[in-house]
Amino acid sequence: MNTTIGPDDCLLVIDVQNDFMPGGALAVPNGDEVVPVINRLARAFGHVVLTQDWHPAAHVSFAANHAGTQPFQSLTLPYGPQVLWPVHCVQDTPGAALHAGLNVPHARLVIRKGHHADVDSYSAFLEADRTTRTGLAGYLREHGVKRVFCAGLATDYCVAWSALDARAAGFEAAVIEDACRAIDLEGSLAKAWQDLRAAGVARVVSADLLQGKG
Ligand code: VGL
Ligand code: ZN
Repeated sequence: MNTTIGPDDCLLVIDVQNDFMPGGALAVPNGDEVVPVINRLARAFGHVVLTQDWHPAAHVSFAANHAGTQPFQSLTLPYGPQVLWPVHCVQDTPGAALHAGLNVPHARLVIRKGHHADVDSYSAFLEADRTTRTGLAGYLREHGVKRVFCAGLATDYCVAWSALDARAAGFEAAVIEDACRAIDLEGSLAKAWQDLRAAGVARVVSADLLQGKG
């Protein structure tokens, strides 16, 4: 794909939140390493949208809310299979806050997702029931965005699902590999890259987008 960033491009910064950082409730290995990369990238984009995983304490994705289960096991819910997670990103807690080092003052929209107690939402576009929309596609279209560049955490869950749904919503999409880190549960990272490639999502690195920029 053409990697010159212009006015029709948006950087989508996914879930750069304390609970996904080393030491956090659902730590992504080396998750903090994405912060400086994202800060550099963001300066090249006129459009930047942030997301926050934003769960009620009673959320269906928490193992603690299903007797006899453990984090990282899978359960079948009415909308399909669901990985059960440690309690994370509970609304308005310090763990749900954006990483303090994130420096993206020109981002105007923050999408909070996973707020319905009975439905998860890895994707910034569409909840796990695959029907409830977040409104992000409409926002991007109203601003004339044609291409969505995805960064953040975690590559194999919220980043991958968001990039796939950006494609499905009619945008061109890319994942910026070095601006993401993965959880990698039972081959989930390899599967995510396979699914992304099959869907026509480009795989790029930040240096491709920053050529000639300070
Ligand atoms: C995420 C698992 C649960 C993510 C969010 O941001 O990738 N993963 N909730
Ligand atoms: Zn979550």
